[in-house]
Amino acid sequence: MERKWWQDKVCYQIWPKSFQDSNGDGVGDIPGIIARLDHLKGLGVDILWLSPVYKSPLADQGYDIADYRGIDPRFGTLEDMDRLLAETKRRGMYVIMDLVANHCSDEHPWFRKALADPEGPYGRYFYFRKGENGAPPTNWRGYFGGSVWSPVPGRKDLYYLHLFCEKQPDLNWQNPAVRREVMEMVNWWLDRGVAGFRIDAIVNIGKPERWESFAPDRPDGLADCRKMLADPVARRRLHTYLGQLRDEAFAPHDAFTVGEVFDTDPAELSLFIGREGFFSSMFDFSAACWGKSPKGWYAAKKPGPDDYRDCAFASARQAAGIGFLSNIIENHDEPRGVSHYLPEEAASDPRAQKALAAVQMLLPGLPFLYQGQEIGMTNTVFPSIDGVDDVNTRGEYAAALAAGLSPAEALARVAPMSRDNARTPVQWTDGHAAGFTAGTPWLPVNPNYTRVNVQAQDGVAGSVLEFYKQLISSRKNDKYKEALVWGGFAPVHQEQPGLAAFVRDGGGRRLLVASNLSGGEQRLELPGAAGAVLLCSDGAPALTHGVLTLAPWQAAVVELA
Ligand code: TEU
Repeated sequence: MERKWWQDKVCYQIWPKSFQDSNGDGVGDIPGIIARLDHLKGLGVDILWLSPVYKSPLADQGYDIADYRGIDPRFGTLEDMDRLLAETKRRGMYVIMDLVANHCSDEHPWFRKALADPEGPYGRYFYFRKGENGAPPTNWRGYFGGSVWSPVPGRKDLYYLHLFCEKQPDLNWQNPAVRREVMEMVNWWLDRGVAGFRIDAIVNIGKPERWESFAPDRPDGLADCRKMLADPVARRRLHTYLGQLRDEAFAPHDAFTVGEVFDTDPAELSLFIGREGFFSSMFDFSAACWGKSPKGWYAAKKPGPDDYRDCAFASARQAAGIGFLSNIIENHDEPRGVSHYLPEEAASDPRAQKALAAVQMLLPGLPFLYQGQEIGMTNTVFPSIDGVDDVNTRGEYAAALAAGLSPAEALARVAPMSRDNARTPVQWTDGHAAGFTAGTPWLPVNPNYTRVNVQAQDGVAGSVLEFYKQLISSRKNDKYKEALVWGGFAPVHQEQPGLAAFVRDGGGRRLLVASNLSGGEQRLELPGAAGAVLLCSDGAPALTHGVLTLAPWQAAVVELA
């Protein structure tokens, strides 16, 4: 596989609204990020992905962009952004931005002009369609619930398409003028010094030729809009547009790009992340998708550690020899990984958090941390639906009520999946608002901040934070890099419940990564003669007669002789 500059890097997602506030308005901002760069450098991360900071009404927390070349005043200014680029460069770090181009905001001038004249040139930037007999053109349900069609004010029987919320009208990628706008904008940011992009909801840009209703799949009479993504014409269009982005923007800048790609056929993997792939990498969502139900979040099953292991291992095998997947246990759309994948009684246990970390960080591919993951932040508490900010959670709550659940049951079922879990402010200290802001945080801080915070863990031996630092530095250590970054991957005793173990080999070294993801002892016969124990999450593992014994929730990396 061809070597690229980003392959030995470790990435970190910043969700700016909740990272660090610098001016006391309760909302995180770019100067706040700059103030915390030394924490990130100390952790060992290289590439920072910034969720959207563009000008936006924040109807979907910035994933609704009103000006692609402007910074929202809540987050700072373009000068702040330039300063962030300079400050990261000085520290040998990189910044990638979020490319949100399946849709823009209904407050973007393009859409304003389109509404004023749907038949005019800006009308062709979006999808306007006539309804049928007073009903919308199709029965597609959007990602956040409800119809994907909203009526055009003042126009009888005319609708516009939005796969996400009604304030996020879909851009019409079939229009070459739209593609030109996106290419120019992407090049503008790359020329300014960003290293690349995380590419949002991108599989949705290819739309089918024929727009048809599907058989309803929920009591609301609608059908999941994702059904159209499998259409061969939609897929072909997607590939054409992504090829254009690669050739006219990403490749000339040697950018690092990571796609938010759901629903790929394994056969498409090389098209997306192979040698000439559209992107450098794409997220592995296989574990995140596990247990999700077409009925909605209320019917989702909670995965366990073995489900996480099996998904991650299957993806690693699929990508072997093709490219680098990006590995996550959480992001701004998902629950906190420790709450989601560990059994309830272990979610707050630092030992279990470290054991999960060892697996994610040392798998083949690129490790992505999400803010707060490095200190073991957990899901938050939901006293009532009124306190929920996330548009997605409110849609799923409505679906649960419609399915006949009581309000209390509906809240209890959707809360573990809520996007607010990962969006509470980062816990820096045990002081006012966890050190996130001098004011009132826009979303309440997780009440566990007095115990779980950066200050309590930084430099403290055995802490989750210090273990993440060790994992990252082993991946970067010249001695182990060949094995851990570019090396092979072989699962070990995958059939053993509660054990996640694998061998990484390369550069003449073989490293066994073994995590006990259970509350009982695990014994494992070493796949080779024992060498040295490189890393251990807690205490020292017992290594006798070729058998490794791991204490409950203990993880170890052992070099095999
Ligand atoms: O997410 C795309 C997407 O598919 C999500 O809607 C996902 O299904 C859902 O959030 C799971 O809870 C991206 C962004 O990551 C998300 O934050 C945005 O809301 C969305 O695009 C629209 O831009």
